Amino acid sequence: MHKLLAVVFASFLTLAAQPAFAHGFKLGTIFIDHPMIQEAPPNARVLGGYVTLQNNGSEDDRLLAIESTAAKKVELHQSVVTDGIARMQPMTDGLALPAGQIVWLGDNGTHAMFVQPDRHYAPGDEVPAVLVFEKAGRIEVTFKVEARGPELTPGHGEHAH
Ligand SMILES: [Cu+2]
Repeated sequence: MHKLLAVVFASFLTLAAQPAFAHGFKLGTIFIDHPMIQEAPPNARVLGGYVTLQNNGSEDDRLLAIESTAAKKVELHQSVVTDGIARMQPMTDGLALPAGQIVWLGDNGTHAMFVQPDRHYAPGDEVPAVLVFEKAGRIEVTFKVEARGPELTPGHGEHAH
């Protein structure tokens, strides 16, 4: 094989070998794994965002807020089903991150709601955001947009606004 081609091919293999979930950020003792947004219909006024947060520290922390220049605002929500209807309520205290634990924003109907995104985001797009923690501070991350698969994120079905 031509030498240059071999190098290109080798680097392609390296890229291809990276698992899709290799997308993480670190802030102090907090590890932020795989922030993602589920693709929404073209005219959707909201996008649902999810992220795994691992608190490797010895102190409890808390995700207070998410900010994004790509949306009018971002709210932390929890979907609660009452009488068969899912409704969302703001998580006014944020998301607790106990020391030594892994918490998924996505569990129990929790999610980040990106309200009025500035455009349509397709799978593969990246949405910039800032995570704000009570103790660890702020960090810039990107939420990767993924196609809405047949296996919907647990706890996050269609919800009423
Ligand atoms: Cu919501």
